[in-house]
Parts: sequence; structure tokens; C-alpha cells
Amino acid sequence: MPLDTDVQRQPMDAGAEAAGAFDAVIVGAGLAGLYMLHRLRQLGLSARAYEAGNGVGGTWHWNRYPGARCDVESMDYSYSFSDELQQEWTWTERYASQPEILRYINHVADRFDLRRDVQLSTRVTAAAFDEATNRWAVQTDRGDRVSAQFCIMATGCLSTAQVPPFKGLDTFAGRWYHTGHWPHEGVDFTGQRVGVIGTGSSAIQSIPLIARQAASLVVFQRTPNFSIPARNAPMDPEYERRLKANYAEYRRQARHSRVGFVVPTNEYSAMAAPPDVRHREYEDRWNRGGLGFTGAFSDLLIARESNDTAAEFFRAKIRAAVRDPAVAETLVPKGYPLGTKRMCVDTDYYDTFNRDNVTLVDVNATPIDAITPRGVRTRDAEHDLDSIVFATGFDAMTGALLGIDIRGRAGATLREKWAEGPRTYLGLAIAGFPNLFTVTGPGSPSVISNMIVSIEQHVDWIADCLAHLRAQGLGAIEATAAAEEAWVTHVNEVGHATLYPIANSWYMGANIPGKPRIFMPYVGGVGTYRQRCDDVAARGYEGFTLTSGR
Ligand code: N01
Repeated sequence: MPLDTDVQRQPMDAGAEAAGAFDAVIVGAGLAGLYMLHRLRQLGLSARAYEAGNGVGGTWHWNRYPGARCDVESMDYSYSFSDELQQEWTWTERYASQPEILRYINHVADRFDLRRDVQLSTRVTAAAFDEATNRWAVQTDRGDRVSAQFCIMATGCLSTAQVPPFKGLDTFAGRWYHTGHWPHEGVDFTGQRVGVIGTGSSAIQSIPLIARQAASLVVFQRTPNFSIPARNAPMDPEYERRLKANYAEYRRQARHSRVGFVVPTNEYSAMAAPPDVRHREYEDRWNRGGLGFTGAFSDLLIARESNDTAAEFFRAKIRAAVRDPAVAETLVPKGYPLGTKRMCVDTDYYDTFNRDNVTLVDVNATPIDAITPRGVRTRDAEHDLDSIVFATGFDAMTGALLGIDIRGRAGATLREKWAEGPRTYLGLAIAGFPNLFTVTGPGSPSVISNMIVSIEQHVDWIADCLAHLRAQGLGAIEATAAAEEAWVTHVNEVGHATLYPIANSWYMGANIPGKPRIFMPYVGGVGTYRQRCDDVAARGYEGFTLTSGR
């Protein structure tokens, strides 16, 4: 796998390095880590952010595959914490491309002078809590040994790329790539025979572009996805002007919405609508494009009968778009409800399968036996390839956290604690791990929401919490086991009241062999969740134990 080898460490602030002691260590310098750093600075706390990549940006630093772009609209998928920033920045398209988002994040890093506290090309490997001092001892792969009162994990939900353990990968004579680890210089597939394994969001974005460049493309599909057209377009200046004139109110609505951006939602069941009305609603949303489709009716993710009407609508669209009926049928998702695996947003995805140079292989019918020196061997054919693209996803939500040796009270490890699945209080804190926070951790809306809205909410909550501790002269905060247990139960109950757990999704850990099957995000709604977190703080950090001393 191509790695980020261009090491560009930045010098540490001399005073801090000498002391090796910070108020807070932040792990990760993506959207979450950078904003956390900004908030800590405002509080007058010293902080060091460690970032494994050789640049800031997290997800947007790593995922540089062809066609990578955000499927939440750019006016929504941007920081709201600074009105000057949101007024001065201009997005060029309805959905921002990866290069544009990365430029934006770099702009933010410069504009708020964040780089001097970010140490790049440095991976945090271990963090251990010292009960005598209420501090974390943090180690990195470059030999740093520092201590911090607070350890804030801004490690991202989809940052641990997974390449399935196919037999023979090391024998492959061509080149291979993972979408989440794409070479910075890009890849030219011109004239090549390319294979793409996987058909999730990353694959669905990259396949149309790879197909246009490559001599031939073979797509290896395990589970077909529901994908809706993006209808991307240049930013409409009038829309931008109107929205910016009213940005504060627009952001307020997003923060209190169900998913972190405003989706016009009909508050009644799909079954309550006559079939022609229902169809028109679906057609309108399909034509508008994007993730707002699931707001068509209130119960699409709750009632199977309602969901089936939307799923059938999608299936008809796929059959109409793909000329070869057998190929169309293979692309039609069956057996799980629409939206219970992350819905995809595409440009020309289904049409790509009408090209002469594109072949679809159903790996359920003909499983991949091995990667060979020549390419991919399935049960009934060998596909000769020059390059293989693994669009096989991530060890989501827990992978990055469990990749670090985190030890809390009495040396207990997070890996042991989460052996049966992640357990948190509010997705923010973990019993037995004082002064450790997880930004958009499991048990919070995170991946079910507009990530940047959830990131800002968590960062603000953590910053306010630290300000409170400082103001009260308190040294440690820790979730109680009882509060954690109650939250885990609640997250489960809410999740299991929906259709989500039916699908074999990465929300459930189902994409990683051996990973516990737990529905990890909180689907109670972004606005409801925010209120809950605010109430916890307002009640003096209910469910936490606060102790004195520094
Ligand atoms: O990963 P995925 P992704 N043999 O896990 C298949 C966000 N995102 O990188 O479904 C064969 O969704 C796997 O099959 P199955 C977004 O939240 C956002 O595409 O497990 N196939 C699946 O088809 C998204 O959901 C954006 O049966 C194997 C694919 O690989 C999340 O990131 C863009 C396999 C993996 O799909 C992850 O998306 C991109 C095996 N052994 C990503 N193992 C935007 O904002 C796995 N697969 C647009």
C-alpha cells in the first residue's frame, strides 16, 4: 500500500518540548483535531496535536482517489464556528471535491495559525493514564514521550483502511492501491486493465472516472448499494448569497436537525401517501439528488413496508439505467433496506456499466479465490489486471482508537474493555479512562450525521467541560460505569427500533471479520443528542465523577 513517506515534521515549541508537558494532547489533525486545537488555544491551554499524515486534513488528506468528493453539500459541510471564515470562503460546486476541501482545511490551519502546534508524520502509539497525577503519558512512533492532563482522540471514524486478507496479494505483479491511502501524485490508469474490489461510496465515486481512463475495468461486487445521483453543479451565486445572508439561522437549524443538515422532511408515513403522490415525492427527490432522499417520509428507516416502496423506486431506476438486464439485476440491491448501509451519491455510476470496457463480477456467485501474479482469480475465471484498487473500506469507528495502546485506570486496556464492542458515555467519554475524550466516538451520531456539525458539537462540549474543570479547580473527569451502561443500553434501544441493524454494514462492524456485531452510532438525531449533552453539562456533568487536584 502506498504510504505517506514524505516526512515533514515541524519543530515543537521549545518551551513545551523541554517540559514535554501539555494541558492537552490531541490525536489527529483533521477537521476535529484542528478545531479542538483552536478551542483549546482560546481557553489558554497548551496543546500538541499529533498527526500521522504529512499534512493536515485527516480523511481529506488520505482519500485522494479519483472522484473523491463530499456527499454533503459544501455550504453545509464547512465549519460554522467563525462567521468571518464562512463568509469569506467561496465553494465552487454544490458538492466540494477532495482537493477543494483539503485547500479549505489548509486555509483554516493558516488563518487560525494552527500549524505551530501540530506535529506531522507522527503517529501516537500509546497513551497511559497515571492515577497519581491525573495525567496521560503519550508515546509516538517517532520517540516522543509527553504528558498531558487531557487526551483528546480526534482520530476519525473512517481512518483505518482495511485490505481484506486475500490469499496471494503479495504475489501480484502489478500495482495495487487502497482508496483511503491514495498516492498524492495521483495514478494514471491510461491503457491499463484495472480491477476495483468493492462497491461502497469510494468505489461508486471512482469507478466512472477510472472506467473513462482505463483500457478495461472489472468491478468485483459483493453487495450492491443504493446510489442516488448527486446532481453536482457549479455553485449558484444567488443561492450562496442568500444562504450567507442568513447563515447563522441556517446553521442553527442544521445543529438541531435530525442529521446535521436541513432536509425537508414529510412528517408522515410513506404508507399514508397514495401511490402516485408517493412516487412523485420520490421522483422529485431523485431529481434534486443527494442524501435528502430519506426525508421523503418520516418512517423510511423505521418501517419495512415504507422502506420497500423507496427501495423499489431505486430498483426501477437501476433497471432503467443499465441496458443489459442481467448486469442491471446484479446491481439491484436486495435483502436489506434502503439507507441501512450508507447510501451512496454518484455521478454516472450506473451508466458506467453500459460501457464496453466495463465488466461486473458478482463475487457472491463467483467468490474471489486468490490474488495471483496476473490479477484476480475467482472460482470460475482469472482476470488479468495491471492494477487493483481496493475500495474495501475501513475498520470503522473503533479501528483508529484500538490501534493505539490506550490504558486507563489500573493499566486496564481499551482493547480489553471493548472486546465485545465499544462502550462509551455519550460517545464522548469512557468509564475507567479519566480525562480522555473521543470526538465523534461510537455511541454518538457521528457517521449518521453531517460529520462537521457533530465534530463542532463535540469539540465545543469538550472545550466547555475543560473550562468548567479549570474554573472549579478540578483535576479529573470520568464517566461513571452506571452512566455508561445506561447510555450503551439507550444507543442500542434506539438503534434496534430502526431498520439499521438488519444490514451487514460497517455501522454494525460487519465488514471486518471477527469484529463484534454492535450497532455503533447513535441514531436518536443530532438535535436530540445535542440537547442531551447540553443537559448533562447543565446538571453539573451528570453521569461523570469530577475530582479535585491538578
Ligand atoms: O467503504 P465501504 P467506502 N470481498 O465499507 C466491499 C464514507 N465515504 O470506502 O458491502 C469483496 O462502504 C464491501 O462489500 P460489503 C461513507 O460514510 C464518504 O466505500 O461489505 N468485497 C463494500 O462494497 C462511506 O460509507 C464519501 O459486502 C469486499 C466495499 O468493499 C464510508 O466512507 C466517499 C470485501 C467497501 O465499502 C466508507 O466508504 C467515500 C471482500 N473481502 C466514503 N471487503 C463521501 O462523502 C469489503 N468489500 C462521498
